[in-house]
Parts: sequence; C-alpha cells; structure tokens
Amino acid sequence: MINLILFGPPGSGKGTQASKLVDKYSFLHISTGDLFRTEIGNNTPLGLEAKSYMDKGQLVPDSVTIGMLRNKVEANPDVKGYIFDGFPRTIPQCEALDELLAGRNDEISMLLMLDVPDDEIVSRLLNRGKTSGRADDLNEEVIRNRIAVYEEQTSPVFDYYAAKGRAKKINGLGSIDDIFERLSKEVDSLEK
Ligand code: B4P
Repeated sequence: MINLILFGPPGSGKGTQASKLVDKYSFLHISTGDLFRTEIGNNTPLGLEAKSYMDKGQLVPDSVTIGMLRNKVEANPDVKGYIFDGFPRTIPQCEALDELLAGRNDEISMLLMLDVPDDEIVSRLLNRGKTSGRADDLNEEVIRNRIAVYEEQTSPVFDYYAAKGRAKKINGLGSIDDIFERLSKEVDSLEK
C-alpha cells in the first residue's frame, strides 16, 4: 500500500494535485480542509467550531482534527492507498497518524512537499477568493496569517518525515500539468 502526504503552504496546490493523483492512481483522497468545509456546510457543531478558527487563518485544534481524520480512515479500510492532503499540520498530528497506520501494520511511504514562494501563494489565494467565497481567501491579512501559521506550526512536519528519510521537496511553480508530472514520477518510483 502507498500512503502519501501531500504537503506545502496554503494555496500551494495540494488540493489541485491530489484530485489528479486520485484519478491516475485510485488512492483515497482525504483532505481535512474539505472535511471541515463539509461540516461547515452541514452546520454541525464540529463545523461551527472549525469555522471560528478557519476564518481567521488559524489551525483547528488537534483534538478536533485528529478525531475527524481517524473516523474517515477507519470508515475506509479497504483502499489501495491514501493521499493525506492538509494533514498532518502539527507534530501531534504526525504522531497520531503514524500510530493509526502502525495499528494496521502500515506507514507513510513519502511526504511530497510543493515548494511555492509566499508572493505566489498570496496571489493564487486572492485570485481563488474571487470565486470560492472562502472567508480565508478574501483578505490578504488572513492569508499572510495562514502563511505565518504554516511557518511556525506546520513546517516542522517536513523535518519530522525528513528525519525518517521520507520527505521530498518538489518545485510547485509552473503549469498544473508540469507539477503533476513531477509528482507522478515520485509516486511511480514508490510503486517499483
Ligand atoms: P486547506 O483546505 O487544506 O487548503 P489550502 O491550504 O487553502 O490549499 P491547497 O494547497 O489545497 O491549494 P489549492 O490546490 O486549492 O486548509 C484550509 C484551512 O482548514 C486551514 O487554514 C485550517 O484552518 C484548516 N485545516 C485544514 N486541515 C487542518 C489540519 N490538519 N489541522 C488544523 N487545521 C486544518 O490551490 C490554491 C489555488 O491555487 C487554487 O485557486 C488553484 O486553482 C491555484 N493553483 C493551483 N496550482 C496552481 C499552479 N500550478 N499555478 C497557478 N495556480 C495554481
């Protein structure tokens, strides 16, 4: 089984690339951002709690996020592999994910990080905000806060998997198809 983490700053193209990888490799795509947005859309208590953090560009607390992720993985045991998109974003989330997979005699195969400079991120997200209606994409201050949160709380996740020899940086600039080709090459090398 191949278990991938698609990693990178907000707006680096994780969601965009994950959906292409799913089409090609038939992995199960789990995006914590999408799961939260579904909960928000359904007006659930979890959604209401998540929204209060997301709208400010902050991370949703680990206790909420880890439980939600665990439910999703446990509800889908018979898959070819997982693509975790937007998770883990903190070291406690890394530890929880490793423990969850170890319980099934499994592990993370590789973390692939989409490397994109800050100014490009701001421009992509402001652009998406014009049509997405996402509160966290509309305001440059909130976007800059998301980047700061990424630097402080999320970038250590790369080092956590790099220490196990399981993290790679991929150039996240260029056309969507070019970036997809770079990622596919990495996945193909894991399949051999
Ligand atoms: P997420 O939903 O994970 O999303 P994201 O970081 O905004 O974007 P992504 O990298 O997927 O970018 P996309 O492909 O859409 O997070 C949202 C919030 O949820 C977080 O801030 C946090 O509050 C909360 N959350 C989620 N997971 C959590 C966790 N584990 N713990 C705690 N809190 C959590 O691309 C962005 C834009 O760029 C799109 O418009 C796209 O069209 C464009 N684009 C993509 N590739 C491009 C390219 N090559 N060139 C030009 N534009 C491109």
